[in-house]
Amino acid sequence: MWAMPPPGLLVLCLVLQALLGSASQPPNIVLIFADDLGFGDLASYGHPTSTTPNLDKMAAAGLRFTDFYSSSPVCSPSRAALLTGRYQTRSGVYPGVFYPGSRGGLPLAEVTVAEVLKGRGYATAMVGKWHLGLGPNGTFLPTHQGFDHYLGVPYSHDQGPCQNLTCFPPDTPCYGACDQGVVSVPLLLNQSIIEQPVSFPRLQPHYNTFAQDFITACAKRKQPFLLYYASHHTHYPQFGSKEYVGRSSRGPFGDALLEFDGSVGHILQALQDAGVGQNSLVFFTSDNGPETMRMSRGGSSGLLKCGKGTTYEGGMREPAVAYWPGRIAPGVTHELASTLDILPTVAAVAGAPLPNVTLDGYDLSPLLFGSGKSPRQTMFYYPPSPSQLLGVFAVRYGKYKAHFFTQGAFHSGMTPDLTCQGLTPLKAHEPPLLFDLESDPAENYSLLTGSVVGPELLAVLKEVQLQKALFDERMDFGESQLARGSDPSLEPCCTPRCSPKPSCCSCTSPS
Ligand code: CSN
Ligand code: MG
Repeated sequence: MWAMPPPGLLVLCLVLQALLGSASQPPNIVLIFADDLGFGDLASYGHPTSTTPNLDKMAAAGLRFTDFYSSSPVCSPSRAALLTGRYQTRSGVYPGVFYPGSRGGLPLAEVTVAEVLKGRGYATAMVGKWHLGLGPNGTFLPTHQGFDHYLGVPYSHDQGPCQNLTCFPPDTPCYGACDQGVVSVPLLLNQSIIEQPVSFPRLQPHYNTFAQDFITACAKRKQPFLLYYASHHTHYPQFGSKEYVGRSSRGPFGDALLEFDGSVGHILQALQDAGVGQNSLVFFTSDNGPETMRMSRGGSSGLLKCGKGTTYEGGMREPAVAYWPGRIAPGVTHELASTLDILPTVAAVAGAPLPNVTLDGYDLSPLLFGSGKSPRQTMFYYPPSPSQLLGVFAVRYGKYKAHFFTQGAFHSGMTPDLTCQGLTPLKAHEPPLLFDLESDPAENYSLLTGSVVGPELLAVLKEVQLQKALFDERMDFGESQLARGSDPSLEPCCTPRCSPKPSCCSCTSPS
């Protein structure tokens, strides 16, 4: 009888364990999230004058999605869904978006993708725009939601008096109006304000260094990692550091986009340099459609209808790329997919158990690795202010999309299409507007306007009505976090209890 295995067997076991261990080392995950970047903004998605060489390289070498959706046409809800795999209605991140003094935030009971991966031994870091609340004493910051490290601005950079900040060239006010009567925009490291107001022209290089240092440190100690890079680019107001301003042929928007693309290149290079490029899944997409009210300083949804704030395609359909050299074959997919699917997909790829909650996402790994199709057959479109009374505004079912309600949005103004603009009121459609997005991606020609409707379309109509009814019935609305309102005393201030707030909240960085 063996009390211990013989030495030869022990060595064999150790060798096998080492081999299997290295083979089953879960991949690093990098999530890159652009802000207010539209379906038509990248060169690889058809924009004639954008310069996006790094994103285009990812698109060419990775799996590029043509039918990828965010969960909301505005920011905070879209981010909540990305991080939890659940619709914003469940987590309570509605209506609209968080403000600097918001009492609420993404509830701590929600399980984020960072928490899922931490359970599997990942190091986790976030850089950039959080926009899921601060709350009293920074209760809702990323460091309380599964991220070991955080560097960034905790909300939109127009949610402060941004024209007092200088953009490039030095001493030039940033273009346009931002929120007045609130604290100037802070830069946080974990939970501490390290700069207020943040210097826009120095922000992106700071982010790049932080991301690179995190990647290098994790690779060095052979720990798998999650990096969530939520860019402020290309949200209004556009800004850029010295080497990017004036460098694009698309004006300030193009410059900001070029700087964002530069960061993507920086991250890809850092993965290469750290020797983990072959064991890293990089996923890129955007939070919501373009803010066309900013005219040429906002983005473009290309041939899609309307943009930010609307449930037309331009509001929620986004460019998206899954990139993993050697594991994901280059290609283009027309399969349906969503930011809601990121958490289940990443959990599968990392071998992490799913949280024991109702998820709205699907595991896309068969699609990514070429062994199957997307499990997603439907997409449901909520407006910025969802209600239980109306339920979802639109349903995508296969190639069809039915609008039960439509409404314009101020964010989507200033284009010749008046249906997009903010003054276009809420309208119920019975029967719904029905579009074939394969033959009519621009949602121009409703199929039900003719006098005769054939049996095939009647069947589609019945199915989308059923899908809406089932989805609405099964949706549990969480308590609204935005309805908790704001308290100016909660606005982040680098000199606590100073007076008069907000103007006293100003501390320049030593660096
Ligand atoms: S968002 O943009 O945060 O990218 O959605 O900066 O909907 O009231 C949206 N809003 C400020 C914004 C306000 C933003 C709103
Ligand atoms: Mg946004």
